[in-house]
Amino acid sequence: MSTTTYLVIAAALLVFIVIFQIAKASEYVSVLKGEESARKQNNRINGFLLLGFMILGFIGVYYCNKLLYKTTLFPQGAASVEGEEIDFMFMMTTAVTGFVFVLTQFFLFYFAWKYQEREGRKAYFFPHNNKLELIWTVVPAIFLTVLVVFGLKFWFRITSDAPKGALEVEIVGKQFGWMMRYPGKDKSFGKTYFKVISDENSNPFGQIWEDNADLKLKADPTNFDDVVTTQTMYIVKDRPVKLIIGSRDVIHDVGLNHFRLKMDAVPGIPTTLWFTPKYTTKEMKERTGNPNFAFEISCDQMCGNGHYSMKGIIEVVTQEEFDVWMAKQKPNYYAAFPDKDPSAVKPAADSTAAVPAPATPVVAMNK
Ligand SMILES: [Cu+2]
Repeated sequence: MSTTTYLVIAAALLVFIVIFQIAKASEYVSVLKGEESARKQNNRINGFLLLGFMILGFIGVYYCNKLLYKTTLFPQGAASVEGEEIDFMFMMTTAVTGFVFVLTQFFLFYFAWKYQEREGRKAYFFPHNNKLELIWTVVPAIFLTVLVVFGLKFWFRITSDAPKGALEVEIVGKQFGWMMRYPGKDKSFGKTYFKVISDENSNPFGQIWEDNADLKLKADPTNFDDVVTTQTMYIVKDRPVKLIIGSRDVIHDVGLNHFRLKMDAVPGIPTTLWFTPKYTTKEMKERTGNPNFAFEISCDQMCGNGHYSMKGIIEVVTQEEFDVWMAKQKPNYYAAFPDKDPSAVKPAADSTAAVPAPATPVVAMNK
């Protein structure tokens, strides 16, 4: 322990002893002065102490806010268009509840001081008042309804159909990490089935790319050009992105704190969410003055003992940069069936081809 810690403990102990001694002394005084006058004096002291507690409390709230605000994500602003609405809602809720908090705390402590026992004052018996009951039920109900309506409006927006031209990405959580799937050139995700999931055979999503009589499955050719990545998701600035969210084992949660969004990843039930990134990762590095800035995907559900390692990265890039990146990706199909990879069959002929054409004609089946 450092010297400061010892000093703080010593100071706290000293304050405790002083308070204890004062309490003891006032006890002796009350014996000398008589019970009643002692009680009145105690009331006065307690009344003033309550006022002091209120003032110190308000200063504390203000000081903590000033001290800690810059360590939160608010000064950066929301990194998505939809996130701005969430920020607005949060600020509105804080303003309303903050106003009520200050008002009720003020009256609580002020009245304790103002209406302390005094000569000639009698307590007023106040059993019931319909008008008051009505006011303090209806007014909060109206405010809560407004807040809930705003919340529902924003919720329906981000969970409804994404705008046309949105980039579609499937993201699936597993213990412990994230996998991303892009639909490839045909802009269509191939069908998947959980029983054919196999990490060893490069099929983490369970894409159906072979006929299987036992499972009554028919190969889905839209699968052949789907691109699969892990941990890092590439999306495009100013272009809406629609996430199709799933889970392979337990409930995870795609937490996108810079974008102010999150959505549960539930096994067997795909959830969706769309948003529009406002800044590229590069722009955010400048905005935050942090050269190591990265948009983060965190798992917002305690999903097991490797939960911490579910940190994923989102790279927000321009459309041109995205196209270059996508051109370098190889469909996962070729990882599972290397002999079907055209670039592997004839390496000499065209090894610089950006994206090899799928081996089989592509038919959009699930759209
Ligand atoms: Cu998780």
